[in-house]
Amino acid sequence: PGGTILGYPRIGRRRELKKAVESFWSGRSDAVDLEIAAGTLRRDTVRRLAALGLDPDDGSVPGSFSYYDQVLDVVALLGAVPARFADLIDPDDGSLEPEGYFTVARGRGEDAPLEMTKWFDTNYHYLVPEISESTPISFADHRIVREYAEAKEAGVTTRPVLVGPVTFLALSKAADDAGEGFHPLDRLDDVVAAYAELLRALAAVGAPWVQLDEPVLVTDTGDLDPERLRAAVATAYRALATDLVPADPAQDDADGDTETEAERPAILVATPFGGLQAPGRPAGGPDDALALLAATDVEAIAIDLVRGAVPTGAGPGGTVPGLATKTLVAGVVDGHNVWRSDLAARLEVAESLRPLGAGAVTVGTSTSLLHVPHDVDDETFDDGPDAGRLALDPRLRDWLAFADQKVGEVTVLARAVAEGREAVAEALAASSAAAASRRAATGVVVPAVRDRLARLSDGDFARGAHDERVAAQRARLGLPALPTTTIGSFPQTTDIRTARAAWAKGELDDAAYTTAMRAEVERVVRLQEDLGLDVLVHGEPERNDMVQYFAEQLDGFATTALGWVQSYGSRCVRPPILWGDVSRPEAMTVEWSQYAQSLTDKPVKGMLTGPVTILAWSFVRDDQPLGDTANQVALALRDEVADLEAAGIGVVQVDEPALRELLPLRRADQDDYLRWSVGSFRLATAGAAAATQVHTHLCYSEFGEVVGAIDGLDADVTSLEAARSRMEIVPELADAGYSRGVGPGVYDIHSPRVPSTAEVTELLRLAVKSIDPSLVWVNPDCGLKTRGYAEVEPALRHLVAAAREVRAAI
Ligand code: THG
Ligand code: ZN
Repeated sequence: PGGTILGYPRIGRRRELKKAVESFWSGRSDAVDLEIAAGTLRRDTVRRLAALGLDPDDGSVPGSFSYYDQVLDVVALLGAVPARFADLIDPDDGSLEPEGYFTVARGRGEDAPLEMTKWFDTNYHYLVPEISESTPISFADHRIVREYAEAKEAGVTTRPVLVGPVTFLALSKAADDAGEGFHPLDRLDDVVAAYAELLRALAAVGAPWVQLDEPVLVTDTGDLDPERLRAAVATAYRALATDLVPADPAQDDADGDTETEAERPAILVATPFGGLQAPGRPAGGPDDALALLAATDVEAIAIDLVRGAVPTGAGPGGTVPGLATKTLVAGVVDGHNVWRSDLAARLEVAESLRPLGAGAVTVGTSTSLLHVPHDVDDETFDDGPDAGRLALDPRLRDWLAFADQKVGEVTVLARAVAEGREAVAEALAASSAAAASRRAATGVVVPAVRDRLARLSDGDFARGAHDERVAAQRARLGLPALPTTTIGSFPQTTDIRTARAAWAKGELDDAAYTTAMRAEVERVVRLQEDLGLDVLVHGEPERNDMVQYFAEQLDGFATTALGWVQSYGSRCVRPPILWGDVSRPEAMTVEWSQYAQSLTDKPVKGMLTGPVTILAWSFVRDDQPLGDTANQVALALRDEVADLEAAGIGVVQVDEPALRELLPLRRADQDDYLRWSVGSFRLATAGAAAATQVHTHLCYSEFGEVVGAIDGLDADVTSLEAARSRMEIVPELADAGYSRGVGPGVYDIHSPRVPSTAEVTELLRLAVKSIDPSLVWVNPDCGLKTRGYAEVEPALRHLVAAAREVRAAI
């Protein structure tokens, strides 16, 4: 009743967990040290959440810790590891040892780790479970129960949070040893039986609530038959909610009765990342997942009212049948972005749920707060002349809400729902004033930027005819068949990192920094000439991150000092905050590319990050359509392309690795997304002259759904991740009639392995067999910045040798 959040960052305010885990991996500390550090972090977290206003006694505080990943946690809970890791399971109780848990995540020797992929529409990556008929599945790991007891001991009654059984299996893939036609959901009964055991164990220690996350219910784009998914929900929640005696969540657990009879805690099913009802579909229809959940015996449903619309009911008076006995948690505080809520407006959205006829309505976040940094108060705010590079514009302090501020918002709103808005009038007024100040602030709306956007016409989004471009580029660049190139970045050596860090701290002056970076650029250019590559790059030693580098230079963006967000495992990113209209005060990359070009007669490729990727890896403004923001970024990049051309650069690459990432979770929304995302790329690049060759790069495979969009980008050359899927994408592109240059990656840079010339030759032969060889480029899968020279040099040598071999044969 007091409001809740669906989860909280677990990496630690100062990345304590990252440090403890990486220290354990390196052997500098042992399992006991790790457990002590993690336990301290967990206790500090639940106590802080209580101090911030969540009720410490009724399960409002989520227990959402993980050592690495919440999907891997369910693998561990069930002991459901692939056969190659079977030896990591403790023979006595079926649980994974701490080392084993991390080994499944990170692999060992020839045993590949679980594959990693994006968690819904966030920038978080989870591990994909591999399930077959013979995967062991039981209630193997009791960590969740231990952590409940640990928090209780620390004075806080938590609500354990875990991925629900249906989402877990829907996101799993069939293991290699699975039979023909097997789907992980075939193991639903086994998984549900294990969850039932877990719920019994939680009831036995007195947990009043448990949260099961079922975000798969807000999507309709998976390859799963929707009928099958609905049946799975009904089966799972009959077994978990109907067949087990529930704890009475309203009962004070001090009187002891609940613990003895209850077979399970009350169940909250959370459905973040979108609406449970597809846009435009009738309420109560077969695809209405809210109606489906309301028909089960779970006690509460949390819905996302930031991404999803207010649902409608098909029962009498617009009610949802079954909801009268349930609590609805109105997810009105955005768990996925960093803006302070306009509380009065969010309160209205929460109250608009009343007609649905729920037994109770309370307030929550739309998603877990895993996706936002900890605390605005950790940042430094200063715009004076001496402000450090990481100080934020002081106006932002009032506009932002990170995780801790969002907990405060939830408690205010929950109080307003329970006691009326008068009880929190002051807080409502303050947040409305902050929202108004943000709307009116200088820089949020910049007339010159708006005017330029308003004047755009179709012609600004289109280059000239492709065959004319091909002729002009051939004449200018004079490249051989099967030209070789790299994706852009070269290994970031310790020297480079040290110089960049010293410069950021002010210990190295601009001139010395530039000299150090130029020396590195020269080294990389000489190396590429020696290797015999055809289109060179400058190697990007000056870039920390391909998005942050541009955000630091564009007006309209802010970058934080401590705004870390977990990306996967122990890895974090600091997403920039895009708060205002975007413009480019000065050229961002030209001096580096121009310097590299001055060193060689070979063409040097200018390197930019595309508008969609800049948005995907930033916190974006929520006050205008994303497509408008994308076009602002695109215009800044368009000017950069023009400056590169003017500096004599004849090849420009605009990377869009995240194009596939932002693809909406509902089919109905995909066309609109593809229209504006492709449009923004074209706006960024269409100013290029016919003789300027435009490249793009896409990663993270699974291109099938975006083949049409790849064509729509109208880039002259597109490089793609393809080595691991053995060129799968090439015939798909050929079938779609793709007629521009394509560089399917022939060197998997995600692995330290150096491919032999023979292996690369074989992949290239596969490529030229399925598409016109005159279109094929030869390049690695992705940038080289995470690799070392010891691997990169021989691998690129083999790549060039293979290109020459296949070139000679065509
Ligand atoms: N940049 C940004 N977002 C991304 C990626 C990126 N999201 C998707 C994908 N790439 C995620 N991959 C990574 C890979 C490595 C790291 C983070 C995300 C990483 N981080 C350092 C760490 O946690 O130690 C910190 C890096 C830093 O100091 O800035 O290694 O490429 N924006
Ligand atoms: Zn890539």
